[in-house]
Formats: sequence, structure tokens, C-alpha cells
Amino acid sequence: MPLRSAPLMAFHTNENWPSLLRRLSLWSMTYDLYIGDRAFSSWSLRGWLMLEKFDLPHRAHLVGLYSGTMAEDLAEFAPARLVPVMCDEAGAVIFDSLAMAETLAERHPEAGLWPADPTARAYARSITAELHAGFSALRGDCAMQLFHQWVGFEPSEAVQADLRRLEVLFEIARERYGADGPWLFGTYSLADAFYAPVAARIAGYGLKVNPVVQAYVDTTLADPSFRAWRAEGLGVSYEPFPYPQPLEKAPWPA
Ligand SMILES: N[C@@H](CCC(=O)N[C@@H](CS)C(=O)NCC(=O)O)C(=O)O
Repeated sequence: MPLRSAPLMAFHTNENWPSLLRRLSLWSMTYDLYIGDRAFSSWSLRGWLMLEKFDLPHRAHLVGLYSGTMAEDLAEFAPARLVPVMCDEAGAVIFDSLAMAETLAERHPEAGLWPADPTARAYARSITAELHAGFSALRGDCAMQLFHQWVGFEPSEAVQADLRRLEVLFEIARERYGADGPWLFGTYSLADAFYAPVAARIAGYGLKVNPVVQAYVDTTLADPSFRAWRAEGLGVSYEPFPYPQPLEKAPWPA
């Protein structure tokens, strides 16, 4: 059988060889992901989930976010200076989580990183971008930590406004697009990778949210990938504890 006919039936029949080889090399590519401390680095969690949840081959490397070696550890990837940083075997360095998401979605269309339906996909992109650029009160006041729940945390009005906004966004996603499963768009999408740290902040600070958001928090906390990430994060101890609160601690709620 001529080489050109059989194995290529699965690909677009009019695809030229250079394009096909490029796609094949992307399929077999292993990404190197540089991350911060798992228990605290919300952006790193996103970066890792967007590879892990879609079975995209990767190796994670820990960067010294709190030990003071971060600049040195990332020096070879300049101008990258924050985590996560994702590198491919062809030399591309992608150093922003939204850029990573779009790069992976473009390279791995078969993996379904964004929802398949165009309207759902547009909404998924919108809420992901809104999180990336906003929710500053929630992010600023409730730094992600996966160790315990702070007891009696009093959210500011600005944090409460962020939570009410989250409820609106999530209700629409779940009602309109979420019929096929427990995630924002039913099955897991990049939006869920982005909102996982938000779920962790709600859990870690015992924030009050409506049932739709609470169900989503529970789904995230029960996710095996999230649990595996957290378990690795808890293997490191911190003295002093980053982002302390003058509050008692209760067990992590999951
Ligand atoms: N826009 C970046 C933000 C990355 C970011 O702020 N990462 C934090 C870790 S959670 C960081 O590297 N902080 C170290 C610092 O600010 O020096 C992204 O989306 O990846």
C-alpha cells in the first residue's frame, strides 16, 4: 500500500506533507512546564491543569518562588520572569497562562480544550479572559493556599462583589451550556483550568457563595488531578507560612 494512502486517512486528505509532519510532531511533543509552589501558585495550577486534564505530555519543574531563586531559575527563558512558563521542544517559550491556553488549543484541536459549540466557546473565552484580567479583590485579599480553611474570614465589599459576579457568570455557563457534566461547560474545558484556583480560594477562606458556585467548588476539590496537585503541594512545609491571617485554622473542606 502506498505510504500516502492508509495512515493518512485520519487526517485531512488535502493536507500537505510539511503541515502533516508539523502536526505529528506537535502530537508527540512533551512540554516542559516551570511552576511555583503547588500549595500557593494559582497561576501555576492553571498551567498544569491545562496540560494534565487534556493528557498533553508534560514534565513539571519547580521554580524557587519562595526560596529566592526564581530569577535565576528562569534566566534562560528571558523575557519570561513569572510562573508558569511553558517550553516546547522546538524552542518556543510561552510565559502567560492565557497565551499558553490559546497556544495549546490551536496546536491540539483534537483535544477539545475549548467547548466545541461556537457560542459556548465564545462565552468560555469571555469568562476566562475576564478572570485573567479581573477579580482583583478576590485575588488580592484571598491568596490561594491549599493547606487549611481560615475560620471567620470577613470578605470586604469588593471581594463580595467579585463573588456575586462569579455567581452570575457561573449560573449562565451551567444553565446554558453545562448539561453534559458538572464542569462550567459540562465537560472539562480551559475555563475550568482557569477557575480551579478561584474554587480553591473560596474553599480556603470559607467564602459564602450560592449553590451553583458551591457545587462547582465541590467538583473542583474532588477532581483527582486537583487532589494530586494539592497532595504534592502539602509535602512542603513553610516557616513562616506565606500570606498569614490572624485567624484560626480548620481542616481543608474536602
Ligand atoms: N499573567 C501571568 C501571571 C503570572 C504570575 O503572576 N505568577 C506569579 C505566581 S502565582 C508569580 O510568578 N509571582 C512572582 C512575582 O510576582 O515575583 C500568567 O497568566 O501566567
